[in-house]
Amino acid sequence: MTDANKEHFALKYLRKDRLPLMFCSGCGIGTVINSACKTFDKIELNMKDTVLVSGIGCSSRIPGYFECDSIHTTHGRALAFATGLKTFNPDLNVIVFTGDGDCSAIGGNHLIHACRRNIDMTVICINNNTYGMTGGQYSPTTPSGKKGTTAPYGNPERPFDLCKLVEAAGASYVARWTTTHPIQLARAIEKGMNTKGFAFIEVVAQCHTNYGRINGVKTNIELVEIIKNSSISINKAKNMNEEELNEKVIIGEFVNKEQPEYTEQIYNIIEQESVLNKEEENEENKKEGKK
Ligand SMILES: Cc1ncc(C[n+]2csc(CCOP(=O)(O)OP(=O)(O)O)c2C)c(N)n1
Repeated sequence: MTDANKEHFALKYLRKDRLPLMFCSGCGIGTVINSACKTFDKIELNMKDTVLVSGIGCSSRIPGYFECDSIHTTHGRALAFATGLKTFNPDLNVIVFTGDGDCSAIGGNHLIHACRRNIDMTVICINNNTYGMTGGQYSPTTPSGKKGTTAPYGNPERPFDLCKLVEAAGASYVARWTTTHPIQLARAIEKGMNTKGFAFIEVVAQCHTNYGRINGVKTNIELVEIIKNSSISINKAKNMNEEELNEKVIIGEFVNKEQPEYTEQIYNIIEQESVLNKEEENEENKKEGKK
Protein backbone atom coordinates (compact mmCIF):
# COMPACT_ATOMS: atom_id res chain seq x y z
CA MET A 1 0.00 0.00 0.00
CA THR A 2 1.44 3.42 -0.91
CA ASP A 3 1.34 6.29 1.57
CA ALA A 4 -1.36 7.95 -0.52
CA ASN A 5 -3.60 4.91 -0.05
CA LYS A 6 -2.95 4.71 3.67
CA GLU A 7 -6.01 5.29 5.80
CA HIS A 8 -6.05 8.57 7.75
CA PHE A 9 -5.21 7.84 11.40
CA ALA A 10 -8.42 9.53 12.63
CA LEU A 11 -10.61 7.01 10.80
CA LYS A 12 -9.70 4.48 13.48
CA TYR A 13 -11.84 6.52 15.89
CA LEU A 14 -14.68 7.56 13.60
CA ARG A 15 -17.82 5.86 12.26
CA LYS A 16 -16.87 5.73 8.60
CA ASP A 17 -20.44 4.99 7.56
CA ARG A 18 -21.51 8.38 8.93
CA LEU A 19 -18.98 10.41 6.92
CA PRO A 20 -18.78 13.00 5.42
CA LEU A 21 -19.40 15.34 8.36
CA MET A 22 -22.62 17.38 8.21
CA PHE A 23 -20.89 20.69 9.01
CA CYS A 24 -20.62 23.65 6.60
CA SER A 25 -17.38 23.70 4.62
CA GLY A 26 -14.67 25.53 6.56
CA CYS A 27 -16.41 25.03 9.94
CA GLY A 28 -14.01 24.91 12.90
CA ILE A 29 -15.54 21.70 14.26
CA GLY A 30 -13.48 19.50 11.90
CA THR A 31 -10.27 20.81 13.48
CA VAL A 32 -11.58 20.01 16.96
CA ILE A 33 -12.43 16.44 15.90
CA ASN A 34 -8.94 16.07 14.44
CA SER A 35 -7.25 17.34 17.63
CA ALA A 36 -9.40 15.01 19.77
CA CYS A 37 -8.45 12.04 17.54
CA LYS A 38 -4.76 12.99 17.87
CA THR A 39 -5.07 12.93 21.66
CA PHE A 40 -7.00 9.64 21.71
CA ASP A 41 -4.33 8.10 19.50
CA LYS A 42 -1.44 9.45 21.58
CA ILE A 43 -2.80 8.21 24.90
CA GLU A 44 -4.12 4.99 23.31
CA LEU A 45 -7.52 5.67 24.77
CA ASN A 46 -9.66 2.60 25.33
CA MET A 47 -12.83 3.57 23.47
CA LYS A 48 -14.74 0.77 25.24
CA ASP A 49 -14.33 2.64 28.55
CA THR A 50 -15.14 6.01 27.02
CA VAL A 51 -18.47 7.79 26.61
CA LEU A 52 -18.89 11.02 24.68
CA VAL A 53 -21.79 13.22 25.76
CA SER A 54 -23.39 16.27 24.16
CA GLY A 55 -26.45 18.52 24.20
CA ILE A 56 -27.91 20.11 21.08
CA GLY A 57 -26.17 22.29 18.49
CA CYS A 58 -23.68 21.83 15.64
CA SER A 59 -20.86 21.19 18.14
CA SER A 60 -23.09 18.72 19.95
CA ARG A 61 -23.23 16.56 16.80
CA ILE A 62 -19.55 15.56 17.33
CA PRO A 63 -20.05 12.45 19.55
CA GLY A 64 -22.21 10.74 16.92
CA TYR A 65 -19.23 10.55 14.57
CA PHE A 66 -17.05 8.63 17.04
CA GLU A 67 -16.87 4.83 17.14
CA CYS A 68 -17.78 4.48 20.83
CA ASP A 69 -20.75 4.84 23.14
CA SER A 70 -22.22 8.33 23.10
CA ILE A 71 -25.30 10.17 24.35
CA HIS A 72 -26.79 13.02 22.33
CA THR A 73 -29.00 14.56 25.02
CA THR A 74 -31.21 17.65 25.28
CA HIS A 75 -30.15 21.28 24.83
CA GLY A 76 -28.11 22.48 27.81
CA ARG A 77 -28.29 19.22 29.71
CA ALA A 78 -25.14 17.41 28.57
CA LEU A 79 -23.45 17.99 31.94
CA ALA A 80 -26.45 16.68 33.87
CA PHE A 81 -26.40 13.42 31.88
CA ALA A 82 -22.60 13.24 32.10
CA THR A 83 -22.78 13.71 35.90
CA GLY A 84 -25.21 10.79 36.21
CA LEU A 85 -23.03 8.61 34.02
CA LYS A 86 -19.79 9.38 35.85
CA THR A 87 -21.35 9.03 39.30
CA PHE A 88 -22.85 5.64 38.39
CA ASN A 89 -19.61 4.37 36.87
CA PRO A 90 -16.55 6.40 37.95
CA ASP A 91 -14.25 4.17 35.86
CA LEU A 92 -15.60 5.64 32.62
CA ASN A 93 -13.75 8.34 30.70
CA VAL A 94 -16.46 10.95 30.20
CA ILE A 95 -15.90 13.61 27.58
CA VAL A 96 -18.48 16.30 26.81
CA PHE A 97 -18.60 18.20 23.51
CA THR A 98 -20.67 21.35 23.80
CA GLY A 99 -21.21 24.82 22.34
CA ASP A 100 -21.16 28.29 23.92
CA GLY A 101 -24.97 28.38 23.78
CA ASP A 102 -25.46 24.83 25.02
CA CYS A 103 -23.14 25.13 28.01
CA SER A 104 -23.29 28.79 29.01
CA ALA A 105 -26.85 29.91 28.14
CA ILE A 106 -29.48 27.19 28.69
CA GLY A 107 -26.87 24.98 30.39
CA GLY A 108 -25.09 27.71 32.38
CA ASN A 109 -26.38 26.57 35.76
CA HIS A 110 -25.25 22.98 35.15
CA LEU A 111 -21.83 24.27 34.12
CA ILE A 112 -21.12 26.21 37.30
CA HIS A 113 -22.30 23.39 39.55
CA ALA A 114 -20.30 20.73 37.70
CA CYS A 115 -17.23 22.95 38.26
CA ARG A 116 -18.11 23.47 41.92
CA ARG A 117 -18.43 19.70 42.44
CA ASN A 118 -15.21 19.19 40.50
CA ILE A 119 -16.57 16.03 38.94
CA ASP A 120 -13.99 14.14 36.88
CA MET A 121 -14.78 14.77 33.22
CA THR A 122 -13.38 16.70 30.27
CA VAL A 123 -15.51 19.35 28.64
CA ILE A 124 -14.57 20.66 25.20
CA CYS A 125 -16.56 23.80 24.49
CA ILE A 126 -16.55 25.02 20.91
CA ASN A 127 -17.08 28.74 21.18
CA ASN A 128 -18.11 30.18 17.83
CA ASN A 129 -19.72 33.23 19.50
CA THR A 130 -23.16 32.31 18.20
CA TYR A 131 -26.00 29.79 18.09
CA GLY A 132 -24.76 28.23 14.86
CA MET A 133 -27.30 25.46 14.37
CA THR A 134 -30.38 27.63 14.75
CA GLY A 135 -29.27 30.42 12.45
CA GLY A 136 -26.99 32.83 14.30
CA GLN A 137 -28.84 34.19 17.35
CA TYR A 138 -26.42 35.95 19.72
CA SER A 139 -25.09 33.89 22.62
CA PRO A 140 -23.58 34.65 26.05
CA THR A 141 -20.12 34.84 24.41
CA THR A 142 -20.99 37.10 21.46
CA PRO A 143 -18.74 40.16 21.89
CA SER A 144 -20.53 43.46 22.62
CA GLY A 145 -21.50 45.24 19.42
CA LYS A 146 -21.22 42.15 17.18
CA LYS A 147 -24.28 41.24 15.17
CA GLY A 148 -26.53 38.21 15.36
CA THR A 149 -29.94 37.49 13.85
CA THR A 150 -31.41 38.52 17.22
CA ALA A 151 -29.07 41.53 17.49
CA PRO A 152 -29.27 43.17 14.06
CA TYR A 153 -27.98 46.49 15.45
CA GLY A 154 -25.19 44.86 17.49
CA ASN A 155 -25.17 42.93 20.76
CA PRO A 156 -26.04 45.30 23.62
CA GLU A 157 -24.85 42.80 26.29
CA ARG A 158 -21.41 42.08 27.71
CA PRO A 159 -20.06 38.58 26.98
CA PHE A 160 -18.99 35.93 29.46
CA ASP A 161 -15.31 35.06 29.65
CA LEU A 162 -15.96 31.31 29.90
CA CYS A 163 -12.52 30.47 31.28
CA LYS A 164 -12.83 33.06 34.06
CA LEU A 165 -16.33 31.79 34.82
CA VAL A 166 -15.32 28.14 35.21
CA GLU A 167 -12.17 29.07 37.12
CA ALA A 168 -14.23 31.06 39.62
CA ALA A 169 -16.73 28.17 39.86
CA GLY A 170 -13.95 25.73 40.88
CA ALA A 171 -12.72 23.73 37.84
CA SER A 172 -9.41 21.88 38.22
CA TYR A 173 -8.14 22.39 34.67
CA VAL A 174 -8.97 25.36 32.43
CA ALA A 175 -7.45 26.25 29.06
CA ARG A 176 -8.39 28.21 25.97
CA TRP A 177 -7.10 27.69 22.44
CA THR A 178 -8.45 28.40 18.99
CA THR A 179 -8.90 26.32 15.84
CA THR A 180 -5.64 27.90 14.65
CA HIS A 181 -3.81 26.08 17.50
CA PRO A 182 -4.64 22.40 16.81
CA ILE A 183 -1.44 21.02 18.39
CA GLN A 184 -1.84 23.03 21.60
CA LEU A 185 -5.49 22.03 21.63
CA ALA A 186 -4.64 18.33 21.39
CA ARG A 187 -2.17 18.75 24.28
CA ALA A 188 -4.80 20.55 26.37
CA ILE A 189 -7.31 17.74 25.75
CA GLU A 190 -4.68 15.26 26.92
CA LYS A 191 -3.95 17.30 30.06
CA GLY A 192 -7.66 17.69 30.69
CA MET A 193 -8.18 13.95 30.44
CA ASN A 194 -5.27 13.34 32.80
CA THR A 195 -6.75 15.72 35.37
CA LYS A 196 -8.62 14.07 38.23
CA GLY A 197 -11.43 16.60 38.33
CA PHE A 198 -13.40 18.93 36.09
CA ALA A 199 -11.43 19.98 33.01
CA PHE A 200 -12.74 22.72 30.72
CA ILE A 201 -11.17 23.46 27.37
CA GLU A 202 -12.58 26.33 25.35
CA VAL A 203 -11.88 26.34 21.63
CA VAL A 204 -12.58 29.61 19.85
CA ALA A 205 -13.82 28.53 16.43
CA GLN A 206 -15.06 30.01 13.17
CA CYS A 207 -18.71 29.85 12.11
CA HIS A 208 -18.59 31.77 8.88
CA THR A 209 -22.10 30.81 7.79
CA ASN A 210 -23.91 32.31 10.77
CA TYR A 211 -21.41 34.62 12.51
CA GLY A 212 -18.74 35.77 10.04
CA ARG A 213 -21.06 36.77 7.21
CA ILE A 214 -23.50 38.75 9.35
CA ASN A 215 -20.52 40.64 10.81
CA GLY A 216 -19.17 41.70 7.43
CA VAL A 217 -16.37 39.15 7.15
CA LYS A 218 -16.13 38.18 3.48
CA THR A 219 -14.65 34.69 3.59
CA ASN A 220 -14.12 31.82 5.97
CA ILE A 221 -10.34 32.19 5.60
CA GLU A 222 -10.62 35.84 6.61
CA LEU A 223 -12.52 34.84 9.76
CA VAL A 224 -9.85 32.25 10.62
CA GLU A 225 -7.19 34.95 10.15
CA ILE A 226 -9.08 37.32 12.45
CA ILE A 227 -9.20 34.61 15.13
CA LYS A 228 -5.49 33.85 14.68
CA ASN A 229 -4.42 37.49 14.73
CA SER A 230 -6.51 38.35 17.78
CA SER A 231 -4.98 35.55 19.87
CA ILE A 232 -2.67 36.74 22.64
CA SER A 233 -0.79 34.42 24.97
CA ILE A 234 -1.65 34.53 28.63
CA ASN A 235 1.86 35.82 29.44
CA LYS A 236 1.73 38.68 26.94
CA ALA A 237 -1.76 39.58 28.10
CA LYS A 238 -0.50 40.06 31.67
CA ASN A 239 1.30 43.22 30.55
CA MET A 240 -1.60 44.65 28.55
CA ASN A 241 -4.39 46.91 29.77
CA GLU A 242 -8.12 46.47 29.25
CA GLU A 243 -8.17 48.74 26.20
CA GLU A 244 -5.31 46.85 24.54
CA LEU A 245 -7.03 43.57 25.28
CA ASN A 246 -10.29 44.67 23.65
CA GLU A 247 -11.39 42.07 21.05
CA LYS A 248 -8.36 39.90 21.89
CA VAL A 249 -8.62 36.18 22.64
CA ILE A 250 -6.34 35.23 25.53
CA ILE A 251 -4.96 31.75 24.93
CA GLY A 252 -3.13 29.29 27.20
CA GLU A 253 -3.61 27.36 30.39
CA PHE A 254 -5.38 29.23 33.18
CA VAL A 255 -5.78 26.57 35.88
CA ASN A 256 -4.10 23.23 36.54
CA LYS A 257 -4.50 22.15 40.15
CA GLU A 258 -5.36 19.17 42.29
CA GLN A 259 -8.54 19.38 44.34
CA PRO A 260 -10.97 16.91 45.95
CA GLU A 261 -13.02 15.18 43.25
CA TYR A 262 -16.77 14.52 43.48
CA THR A 263 -17.10 10.79 42.70
CA GLU A 264 -14.18 9.93 44.97
CA GLN A 265 -15.89 11.81 47.82
CA ILE A 266 -19.22 10.09 47.13
CA TYR A 267 -17.70 6.58 47.00
CA ASN A 268 -15.69 7.26 50.19
CA ILE A 269 -18.96 8.09 51.95
CA ILE A 270 -20.62 4.93 50.59
CA GLU A 271 -17.62 2.86 51.73
CA GLN A 272 -17.63 4.40 55.23
CA GLU A 273 -21.40 3.99 55.56
CA SER A 274 -21.27 0.31 54.59
CA VAL A 275 -18.46 -0.31 57.12
CA LEU A 276 -20.54 1.41 59.81
CA ASN A 277 -23.66 -0.55 58.87
CA LYS A 278 -21.68 -3.80 58.98
CA GLU A 279 -20.34 -2.93 62.45
CA GLU A 280 -23.86 -2.10 63.66
CA GLU A 281 -25.18 -5.38 62.26
CA ASN A 282 -22.39 -7.36 63.99
CA GLU A 283 -23.14 -5.58 67.26
CA GLU A 284 -26.85 -6.45 67.03
CA ASN A 285 -26.11 -10.05 66.11
CA LYS A 286 -23.84 -10.32 69.15
CA LYS A 287 -26.58 -9.00 71.42
CA GLU A 288 -29.04 -11.53 69.99
CA GLY A 289 -26.47 -14.30 70.41
CA LYS A 290 -26.18 -14.90 66.66
CA LYS A 291 -22.81 -15.52 65.01
C1 LIG B 1 -34.99 23.46 25.05
C2 LIG B 1 -34.48 23.90 23.71
N1 LIG B 1 -34.39 25.21 23.45
C3 LIG B 1 -33.92 25.64 22.26
C4 LIG B 1 -33.55 24.73 21.31
C5 LIG B 1 -33.08 25.22 19.97
N2 LIG B 1 -31.63 25.15 19.82
C6 LIG B 1 -31.04 24.06 19.28
S1 LIG B 1 -29.38 24.25 19.12
C7 LIG B 1 -29.46 25.80 19.81
C8 LIG B 1 -28.23 26.66 19.96
C9 LIG B 1 -26.94 25.96 19.72
O1 LIG B 1 -25.90 26.85 19.94
P1 LIG B 1 -24.52 26.35 20.50
O2 LIG B 1 -24.69 25.51 21.69
O3 LIG B 1 -23.64 27.53 20.65
O4 LIG B 1 -24.00 25.36 19.35
P2 LIG B 1 -23.53 25.59 17.85
O5 LIG B 1 -24.69 25.18 16.99
O6 LIG B 1 -23.16 27.03 17.67
O7 LIG B 1 -22.36 24.67 17.72
C10 LIG B 1 -30.75 26.15 20.13
C11 LIG B 1 -31.16 27.45 20.72
C12 LIG B 1 -33.63 23.35 21.62
N3 LIG B 1 -33.24 22.43 20.77
N4 LIG B 1 -34.10 22.97 22.82
